[in-house]
Amino acid sequence: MIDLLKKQFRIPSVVTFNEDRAGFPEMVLTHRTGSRVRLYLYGAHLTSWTPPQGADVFFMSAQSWFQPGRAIRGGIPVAFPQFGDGPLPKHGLARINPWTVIRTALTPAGTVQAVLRLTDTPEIRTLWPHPFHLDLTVELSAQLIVELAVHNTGNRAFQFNTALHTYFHVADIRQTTVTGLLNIAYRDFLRGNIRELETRREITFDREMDRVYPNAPDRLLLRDAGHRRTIAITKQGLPDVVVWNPWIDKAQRMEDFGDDEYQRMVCVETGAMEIPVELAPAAVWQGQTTFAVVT
Ligand code: TA6
Repeated sequence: MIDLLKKQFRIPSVVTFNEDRAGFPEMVLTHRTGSRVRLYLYGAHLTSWTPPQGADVFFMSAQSWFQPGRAIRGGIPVAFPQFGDGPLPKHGLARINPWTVIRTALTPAGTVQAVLRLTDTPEIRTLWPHPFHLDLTVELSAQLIVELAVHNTGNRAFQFNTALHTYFHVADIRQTTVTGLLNIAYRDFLRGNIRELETRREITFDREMDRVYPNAPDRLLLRDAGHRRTIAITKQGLPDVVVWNPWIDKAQRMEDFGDDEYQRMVCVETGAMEIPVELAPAAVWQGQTTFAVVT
């Protein structure tokens, strides 16, 4: 598998492949600024982005599973065609299935691009009976763009929800804030889906938090004071945001998450989580998020 991937898609010192833990094929993208991304073909799961300056922007649990059928804990899990609980496995099928590499390129602008695809295998079709393919495009420069594109390749419309369930690595959750959601109504999953208005210009963390902000502004700032940096999160075509930290009790209940790891992570997720997207035959839906270190 690795040899074929290298033969077809390797670009010396720009796009390389290896077989990581548990035999999961991994792709490594390196930009001329030193910006580097690592992603598994399993789930098209991006696990790491180290920008030209400083520590990894994304969090990976030291206790993550690396087993077929289980989600990797950290990085950017892709939720599709379901977000959260429902008839399918939680957060859907995309993150627990193998994807294929469609294209790698060093663009004329010098960015490093990779496209991975999930298609409707017979196994997937038994759980979700719609012909589709889902493309994930990574565009790496000094910043990182991750795009999802859903293609309806069948002759009937279908509905889906989707999200980039991004785990950010922070030095200390108690010195971390999320800005950009002031006066946005949210639904609180921890308090019976009660709807309230966000009254804080800077959201701080001192307990478990699990909220969806439908139709949120497209630009958010994650201030990681402990790393003395701010990450700009800019979404396009993705209406909603979820902010999640499991805090102590839930962390202790999660097998694939260290008891104290809640202190070094926060999920700021971008996607279409609230209202299902309706996709007509032959139509394509796209949404993307740009991650940039701004200070
Ligand atoms: O996006 C927040 C959330 O839905 C939380 O409720 C929490 O369950 C988190 O996702 C992780 O879900 P997972 O299935 O990856 O354990």
